[in-house]
This record gives sequence, C-alpha cells and structure tokens, in this order.
Amino acid sequence: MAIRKIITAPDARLKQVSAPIEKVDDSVRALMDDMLETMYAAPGIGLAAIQIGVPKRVIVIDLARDGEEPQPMYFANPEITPTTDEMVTYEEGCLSVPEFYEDVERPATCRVKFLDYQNELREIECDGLLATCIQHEMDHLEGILFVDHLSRVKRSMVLKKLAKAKKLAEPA
Ligand code: GNR
Ligand code: NI
Repeated sequence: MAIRKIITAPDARLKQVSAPIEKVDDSVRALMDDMLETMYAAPGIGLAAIQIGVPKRVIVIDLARDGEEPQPMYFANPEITPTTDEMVTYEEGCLSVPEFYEDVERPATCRVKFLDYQNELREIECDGLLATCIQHEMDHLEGILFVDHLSRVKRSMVLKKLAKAKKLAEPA
C-alpha cells in the first residue's frame, strides 16, 4: 500500500468524468487499498479515485470516529438513486478544496448499487452522514466539486484563493 498525492483545485483533472471499471480485480483492490491509506493519512472520511489522479469510478469511505474500529467501505461503479424529497444541509469539506467548509444541501437518503471489494453486486440504503458523503464522492466521479453547488461568487472566491496559494507554493 502507498500514500498517494491528493490533487487540489483548481486542476483540470478534477473535472474529468471517471470511467467505469470492468470488474473489481487485484489491480482495482490495490487502488482501493492505496486510496484508503491516503484517505486515513489526510485524514478524511471519503475519497474518489480521481482525487489521486485515477479517472476510474472507485470510491472509499470510512465514517468511524477517532478511537473506533475502522469501518472501510469500498464502492466501484456506484449508481445512486435518491429515496426521498427531503433535503438536508451539511457543512462539507473536501480534501481537494483544502481549508474551506460550506453548507451544501442534498437529498437526505439514497440507495446505492455498487460492486464491493469482492466484486459482489450490492445495494444499500444510506442516510445521515453516509448519504451526504456518498453523494459528495459520486459528484467527484462526474467531475463535480462541492463548491460547484455554491453561488458563483463563493466558488470563484475559493478557487482564486487556491490558485494563488498554488502559485506561491510552486511558482511556474
Ligand atoms: O473528509 C471529508 N469530509 C467530508 C465532510 C462533509 C461532507 C463530505 C466530506 S468528504 C471529505 C473527503 C473528500 O474530499 N472526499 O471526496
Ligand atoms: Ni471531496
């Protein structure tokens, strides 16, 4: 396993639509393992493959808190269906949008159909933080960041700040 570098906005790679995988084989499991290690090190509660530069429809999530047993969840080729009209607001953050947090509204519950670590087709009902997180990760697979759900003014303010910080860190 290895910790990979997390891509931060603004970066064209984060706008790519990720491609489905054929099946969860050893190479996809190796990717999932690296993603989980990278996510734990960050630390974060979810990670999409594109955040480490791999445009594949693969997500890892672990919502266990500090001191609790790890509860890694692996999703390949996820398909999400909202299961309510009720919307909930959660203050989101993103490892690809460092140090910025803002409220985002999303459906409160959803159903996710996906391939798991063993390449088994599964379907689960999500609510609470899992529902929010899986929808945030699903957006990454479509090239969407949580700041894309905010007003144009807020989004451009954040992206400008990040671009400036990048320039200072790594001058062209
Ligand atoms: O670590 C993360 N925390 C988080 C908080 C609220 C809503 C979504 C998230 S996901 C984020 C990690 C990340 O960027 N995943 O793509
Ligand atoms: Ni994110």
